[in-house]
Amino acid sequence: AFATFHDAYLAVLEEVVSRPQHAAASRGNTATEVLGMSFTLTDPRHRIPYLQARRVNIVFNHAEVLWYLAGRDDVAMIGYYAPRLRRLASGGRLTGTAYGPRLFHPAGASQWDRAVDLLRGDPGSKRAVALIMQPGELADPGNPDVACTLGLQFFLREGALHTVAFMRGNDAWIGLACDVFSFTMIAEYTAVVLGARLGTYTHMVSSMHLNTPDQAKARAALVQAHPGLCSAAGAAPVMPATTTRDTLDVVLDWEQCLRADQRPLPVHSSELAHLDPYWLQVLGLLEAYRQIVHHSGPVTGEVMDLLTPPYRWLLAVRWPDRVL
Ligand code: 5HM
Repeated sequence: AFATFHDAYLAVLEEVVSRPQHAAASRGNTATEVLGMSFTLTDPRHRIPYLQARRVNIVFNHAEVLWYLAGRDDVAMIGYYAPRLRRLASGGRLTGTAYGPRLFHPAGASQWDRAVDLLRGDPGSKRAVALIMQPGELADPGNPDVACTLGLQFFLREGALHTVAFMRGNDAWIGLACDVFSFTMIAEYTAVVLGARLGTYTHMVSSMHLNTPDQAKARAALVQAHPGLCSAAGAAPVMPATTTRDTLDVVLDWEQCLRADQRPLPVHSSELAHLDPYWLQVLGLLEAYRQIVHHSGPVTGEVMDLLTPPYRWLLAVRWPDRVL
């Protein structure tokens, strides 16, 4: 068990770099691999590795969770934050990578809704599972996008919501950091909806692997990171208990407006006064990204002043020439 994902991430990298069990080759990739790896986060809110050598995209991380929670599969939204995903799309949609439709669609009667309803009626249940990989996904041997996550399971124990994620395969350099961010956010939202404390998050992976092109970067991260947590980390923000589906819809409406560059985020306007500061931070990240994508020059001080020091640090490491 680890107190922060920063520490868990480094421990996983250390394992696949220094003690690999296999050299695996598949679909044009070679990788070092460990089979059957898991870790537990005691405080899943500490979900970000703060590493110079692994510049996480905190904007994409939030966008991906919103995309999942909205039950969407359109590349128009997620491809704006991660252009590399565009090549996996067909007909404007993603399949295996789009966990949203499988977990959260249709709203109100999704697998996730059923798991939440089940726990309301039978809090001790071991059945609150939402499956992601689907039986038919191997039918087409050329399918470029087979879901890597098998499912999520939720447990209510002593008033806390514990979550377990099951993955058939996980890329230890890129995928792991994105998936743990998303699944711990889904865990926290589920805890809020159930009125439960946030319990542990356990990440269980059949094949944890590190692709050959990422080996040197992972070694660099391990060397640089040993002094421990970056001073930017600080306390992790807590999703407000007032968060509902309507809150997410407000955030998603702004997301669309900022992605289309319709107008800047009116940071100090009464329009946003009803939004909890936690969600305003998320909009601040989306606004910073709007400026980075659609405009030139540094991100405005107005937006940077809105953001907390950890988010400022992450933006500056990722976009050093745009965030001063
Ligand atoms: O050959 P395969 O279908 O396993 O290639 C997909 C690879 O993408 C996975 O093995 C994993 O390394 C990575 N991946 C991930 O780590 C993909 C997704 C999308 O479902 C993910 N995490 N969420």
